[in-house]
Amino acid sequence: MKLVFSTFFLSLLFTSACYGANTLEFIQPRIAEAPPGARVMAAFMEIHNSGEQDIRIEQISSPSFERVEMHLSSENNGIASMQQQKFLTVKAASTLTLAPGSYHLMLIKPARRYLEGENITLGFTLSNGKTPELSVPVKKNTRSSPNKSDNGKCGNGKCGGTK
Ligand SMILES: [Cu+2]
Repeated sequence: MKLVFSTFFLSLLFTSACYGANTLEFIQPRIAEAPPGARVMAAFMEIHNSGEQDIRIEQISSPSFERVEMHLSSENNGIASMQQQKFLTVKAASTLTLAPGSYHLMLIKPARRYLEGENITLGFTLSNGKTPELSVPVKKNTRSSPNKSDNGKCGNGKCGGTK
């Protein structure tokens, strides 16, 4: 029993040691499986900045795609569209949510079709000089939680919230 307790406190110690680090934490990253022939796929996740300074994501690349863009979906007069962002800012002590109908990563021109169960590497270039790499699973259902703006169409170039 004593051993169990000390292991528990040790893991608490490690968890709190990460707090305040000058880097980002990527939570529940996922890529939406796309139909055959799709020219783009979309990636979603939550990005947490536990530090005291804003961190910008300046560039993203993947060996599995020609290029990766940062997009923001919006809707005007019932027409969904998306705008490319030059960078994404994750503010100090906050979380940026990438989700259908909002910010997302647009993965352009896949080298081949990627299916559920596969993992895709994304490389990030951050304003703090760090270059984290992420292994992101492809999933058929990319909802992290019930979300009415998720119309399930992301990944075939029709990202965005039809309400
Ligand atoms: Cu997009």
